[in-house]
Amino acid sequence: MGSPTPPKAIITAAVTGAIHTPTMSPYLPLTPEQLIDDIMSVYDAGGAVAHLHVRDPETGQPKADQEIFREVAAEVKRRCDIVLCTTTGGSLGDTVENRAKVVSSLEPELASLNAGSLNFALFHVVPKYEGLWKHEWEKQYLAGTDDFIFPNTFYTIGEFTELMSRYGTKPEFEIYDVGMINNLAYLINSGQIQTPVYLQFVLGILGGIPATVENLVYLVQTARQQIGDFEWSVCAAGRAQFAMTTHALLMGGHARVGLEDNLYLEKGVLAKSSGEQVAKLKRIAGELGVETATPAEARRILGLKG
Ligand code: KMH
Ligand code: ZN
Repeated sequence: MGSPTPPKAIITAAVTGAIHTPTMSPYLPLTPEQLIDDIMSVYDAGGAVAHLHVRDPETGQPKADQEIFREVAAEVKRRCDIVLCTTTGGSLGDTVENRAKVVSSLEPELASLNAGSLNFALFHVVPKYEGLWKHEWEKQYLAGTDDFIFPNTFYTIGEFTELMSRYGTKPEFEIYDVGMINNLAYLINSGQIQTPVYLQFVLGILGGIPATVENLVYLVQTARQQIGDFEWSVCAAGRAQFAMTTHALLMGGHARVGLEDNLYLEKGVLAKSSGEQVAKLKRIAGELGVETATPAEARRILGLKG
């Protein structure tokens, strides 16, 4: 008897997010064309999923504009079969209503669903860019968040879940700290969330759990105890990105890279695209003997509508 086929790892790339700003990297995609190019770089490098936020093309400011979401999604779908995971996290200070709109307007196969509230702070990065800001809004946006709460109450999570189930959208639950696993376990046990769930552990955000191997193991073990069977992936902010995603691959998990989480390819070297980071992680996976999933395989693993 041969040994069972090892599961394939899904590589996701989050191409722009709502945290990094134009001053921080000339390679951060801002316009619809740049977003499409960056997603294609992910696909060409072997990524199976692209996580998508959109921005105002003039200023680069994060903005949940449904027309831009539609434009980017339509062109990407025309060019390739990569899975699109649209954000419902939105941008700092965005309303829950606005964050939710993309689900009904795009009916995506996968969308982020943030599993709890947290203090999501970026003011600690502001001093590094003092005197360099390209746009007035950037400093305001980041430094103005010192009293900012990213609201994802039980009621909000329930509403997002109901909305996604109406449109056949699979939630990707973003877990920023261990208590959020408890939130999901409660919602699963009370019948409000269907299993199996897909978890994205987000490590190293100021306001969330630090990016350490011990914490990653703790999160996965806690989820096993509380939830049972699930698919999981890891992403980590800044320089922890490749250490945490490599560990995820070794633990049998999936992994997310991309310029939303980290602007660098290695110390002091900006990544020119999210695809460069995908290519690096794919090389690491190859060295470790971990096979990576195609978009079609990712759809099967996650049970997406396609
Ligand atoms: N926009 C951030 C506050 C998501 O995409 O769902 C969190 C975020 C998560 O980016
Ligand atoms: Zn995001």
